[in-house]
Amino acid sequence: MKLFSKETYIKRRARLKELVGSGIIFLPGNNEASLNYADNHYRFRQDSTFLYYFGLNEAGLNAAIDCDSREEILFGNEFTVEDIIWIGQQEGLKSKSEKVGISDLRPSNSVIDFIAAAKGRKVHYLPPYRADILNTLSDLLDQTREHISKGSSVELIDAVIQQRSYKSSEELEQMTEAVNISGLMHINAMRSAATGKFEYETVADIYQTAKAHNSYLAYPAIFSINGQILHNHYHGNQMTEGRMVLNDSGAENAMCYSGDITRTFPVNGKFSTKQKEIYDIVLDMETSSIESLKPRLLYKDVHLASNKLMISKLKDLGLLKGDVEEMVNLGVGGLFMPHGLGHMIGMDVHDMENLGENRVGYREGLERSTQLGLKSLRLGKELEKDFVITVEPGLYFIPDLIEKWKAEKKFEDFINYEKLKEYYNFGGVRIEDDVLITENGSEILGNPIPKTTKEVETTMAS
Ligand SMILES: [Mn+2]
Repeated sequence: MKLFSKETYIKRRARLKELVGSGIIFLPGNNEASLNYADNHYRFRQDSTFLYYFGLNEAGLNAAIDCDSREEILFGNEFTVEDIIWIGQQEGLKSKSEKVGISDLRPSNSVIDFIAAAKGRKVHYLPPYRADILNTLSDLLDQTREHISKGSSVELIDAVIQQRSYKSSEELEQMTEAVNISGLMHINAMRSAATGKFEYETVADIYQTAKAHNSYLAYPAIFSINGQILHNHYHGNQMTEGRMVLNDSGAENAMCYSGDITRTFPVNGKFSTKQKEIYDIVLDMETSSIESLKPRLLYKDVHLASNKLMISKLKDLGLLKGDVEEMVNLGVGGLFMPHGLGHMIGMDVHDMENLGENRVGYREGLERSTQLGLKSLRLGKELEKDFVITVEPGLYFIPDLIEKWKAEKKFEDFINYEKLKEYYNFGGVRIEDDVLITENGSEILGNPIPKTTKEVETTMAS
């Protein structure tokens, strides 16, 4: 089990107490989750907020912080000899909890009495996203599940966002490692892919690379010749001549920090003229967005600027016509990029999404748009130093969506539907990097991952 220094966790909890002010903070850790029978589990993933404050990456723990008495308690059971028969001798929980600065370790079931004794005081908890945790909260606090679902603590949510949004140097080290492993996954995928192979054969190499670096995938790989299908987890297609593959995959390293990287490359290792034209638009969107990043800039404006660039380039290609600014305002670009430019990243690939997308990525006075594309922008607010975000423009030709808009005669003054037919077989392109906001600008995390058409072709040829 890898941990930061004891002081890191002590400081984080001290700050949390300050931010929340009073009452009891209850942070449940995650439990094992059964797959097809009770003892066959999904891969265990600790709750990220629990990890942030308590560091212990194992199932069956709960934690409480009393803002008034300053007590910090971990609830969990020591291994028994019965456990050791099956899983071997383990470092004791007492010893582990001391490594994260916790001296008050109590048996699991004592959490019931602890919460009961707090009757009448405010118990802060985060929105539960797992059914077992929802049930636990419902039992402990003696409230209906509906009540629990609505009753999470805004003070606690905002405090956690306030801390986890800013990545410390020790976290950046972890994130850089995750991105570097992700980069190797991408380079190996470029080298593995070939005309006639099945997608899953290359996906296997992606998983192999992650595992070979003591990592898992931060989310199921999106690896498909149908890049226009945004969250495509089907890997059964044969990679055919003339197609491109979109690979959106990232590693989660041993300390549960994530990388989120996308590259798109031609199956046969050589971009056609048509593919290069579209690819270079996306590349231009990505690099110019990254170059513009700095503190205090609204990320929504970065999204819109890249949208504008895409629209003007599509106009050059004859796929759009008319006034560029007007098309940006009307949301014409949603046809080609129906998702947002990016999101926060950290331990969660969509960092803190369980705390509420709008609380993490928006603020009062900055409402989320309802336009296709912009409505899926998870981060709209001002950037700040030490945020780590993804920049992931894409350009897709989704025949069903194009046909729908065409039938509705939507934006027909702007969209050259006739010429778009030439792209129905094209697929889609997305390019994504993970970027740290610095004092005056930004910095792409990790070692460079082949990105220009030339770099991609060279990598695939080697
Ligand atoms: Mn992403």
